[in-house]
Amino acid sequence: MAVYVVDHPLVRHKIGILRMESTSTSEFRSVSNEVARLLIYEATKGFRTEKHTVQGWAGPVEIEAISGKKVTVVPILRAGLGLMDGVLDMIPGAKISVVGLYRNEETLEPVEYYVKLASDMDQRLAIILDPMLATGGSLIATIELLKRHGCRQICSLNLVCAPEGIAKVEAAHPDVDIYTAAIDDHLNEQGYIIPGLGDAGDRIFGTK
Ligand code: U5P
Repeated sequence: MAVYVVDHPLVRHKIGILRMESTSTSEFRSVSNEVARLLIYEATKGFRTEKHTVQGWAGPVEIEAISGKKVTVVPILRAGLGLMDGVLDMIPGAKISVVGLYRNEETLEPVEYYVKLASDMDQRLAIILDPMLATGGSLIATIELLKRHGCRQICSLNLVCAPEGIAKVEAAHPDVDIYTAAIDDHLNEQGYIIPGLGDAGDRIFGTK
């Protein structure tokens, strides 16, 4: 498995905005999607293209088009929805496979409550979306669910990761790559990433 920390001035700047307590809900939402666009740009770097000749304004011209890549984005409800628009801006043809998990606040274990996947998961690259990779419980549960449905190519986009969560995912699913904007210091006793962004779902949806 590989963890790609997308190290770019725009990403570092935008993550700084997300870390500020004073950032409003609407700004948090739009900046999260901006970072998602930059992460998906990296995550799709290995896509293959095919040359075609088309009619251009000055005659025939050779262009490149992405060849044979079927994608499904997999937002983990509800915080993962906060990255979805940014990713779909770049891959508008992707199917959306929704996975609803909530975290039992006592055990910190993820509980499945809603799943609706694309029909041909075995033929698609699944890009899991969750702003935070904390204990890794939600991501591992989602990866296992996708693999049960035949998925063979899976990666994850996370704004911020905890080293503990990365280690857990790496041990359980070494075939899954992670694209992130930051690896933070540690998890606190409540399973929150420090320094982190706080509760990403609450910040995206304006709840408390
Ligand atoms: N979560 C946060 N902020 C944190 C830690 C966790 O919002 O600092 C939430 C995210 O919404 C994410 C879930 O969906 O918990 C991931 O937790 P885990 O299963 O990786 O522990």
